[in-house]
Amino acid sequence: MTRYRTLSPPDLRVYLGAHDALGARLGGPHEGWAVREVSDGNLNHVFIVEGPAGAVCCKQSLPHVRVDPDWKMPLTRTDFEARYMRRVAPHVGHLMPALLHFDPDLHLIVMESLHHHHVLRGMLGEATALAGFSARIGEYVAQTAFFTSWRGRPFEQSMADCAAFAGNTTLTRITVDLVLTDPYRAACARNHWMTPELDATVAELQTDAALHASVSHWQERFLGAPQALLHGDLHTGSIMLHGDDVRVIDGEFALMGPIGFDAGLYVGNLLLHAAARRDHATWMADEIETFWRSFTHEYRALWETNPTSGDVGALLDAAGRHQAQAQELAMVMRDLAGFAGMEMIRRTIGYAQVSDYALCSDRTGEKEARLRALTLGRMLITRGRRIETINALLETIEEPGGF
Ligand code: SR1
Ligand code: MG
Repeated sequence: MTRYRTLSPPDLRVYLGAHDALGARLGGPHEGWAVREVSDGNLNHVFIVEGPAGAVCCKQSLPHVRVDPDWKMPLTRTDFEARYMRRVAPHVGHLMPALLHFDPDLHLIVMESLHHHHVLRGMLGEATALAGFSARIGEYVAQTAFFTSWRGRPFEQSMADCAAFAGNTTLTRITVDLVLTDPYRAACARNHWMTPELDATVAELQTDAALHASVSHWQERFLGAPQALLHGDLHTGSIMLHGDDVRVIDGEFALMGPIGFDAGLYVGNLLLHAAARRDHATWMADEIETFWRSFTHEYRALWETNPTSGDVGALLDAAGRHQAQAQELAMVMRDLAGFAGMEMIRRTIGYAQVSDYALCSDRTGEKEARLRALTLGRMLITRGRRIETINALLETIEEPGGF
């Protein structure tokens, strides 16, 4: 019989108090610990528990989507998040909170508390994020991608992850539907948008056969290119900052996929912010460039220092490696561009939209912001296969009809 129950704050105190190492982190008797709900994402319960000696963060799956109790869902998502954290932790250092404990029956993760950190999306709106944070995200994507790729480790380990994360079908289905398909379907009740202002533009997105051919290319890339273990939901709500300390959280959507998917979601969310806050557009373009330069620098450096770690590329000499690196980074950029476009469209008319639009000063401003995102998103989806360099990406963003 399962021990699962949705834990209340008093339950959490008792649970943590019964685990010596966790209790010692908090200090004092469990009755005195403060429990604060900080759930922010769509799916799970999250609590910060604080005692006199320290704090921990507890994340538990619910049997439904947190923001939509009618949407029932299996509990295993935190199992995949814990597995992802264990897999990438050796490679990313402090760019992720430390996993302290996982209970597979309660589907409960206990991790390092980031109660001094704030969610990047909110910090962008308040302009309190220190410029240059994207360098850390570039390192994170490079480190997770390289060390879980076929060139970064023996194929047996990659195949084991293909098998292990292939079980994450519930959340992969959410991505396939919400990110890659629903926004382009006219008869999808989950979509919603500003009417009547966006009606004509949305109708075009949902009836354009040439656009749908490009969308199907990105669908195929997502499902058919298991290059590395991905975070799977790397948006600005999955990143927390405190000064120059940057952490990536919420790896429950983890799966083997194309490296450009994580990169594209991240860049897509920076572009969504720029669409809503025109006065931040130059800052966001700088962050995108910083991200890409950091990612490519780190990815090449890891490849150069670990040239024979995996089975792919182990025969290459220095010249061969440099050629392969150029080809691979061009491929990542193509995927980045396409998936950034897909993310912009779905966050503007799909089920789960972004709060950045609430930063617009009035309805007209919001309409213009959303139209900017839909226009640029569409350009990136249709042209992504030809965008192979950071300069080509930045030129596309900056051209008329882009930003
Ligand atoms: C029902 S889940 C909706 C969205 O929230 C998550 O953060 C993912 O982005 C997902 O697409
Ligand atoms: Mg999340």
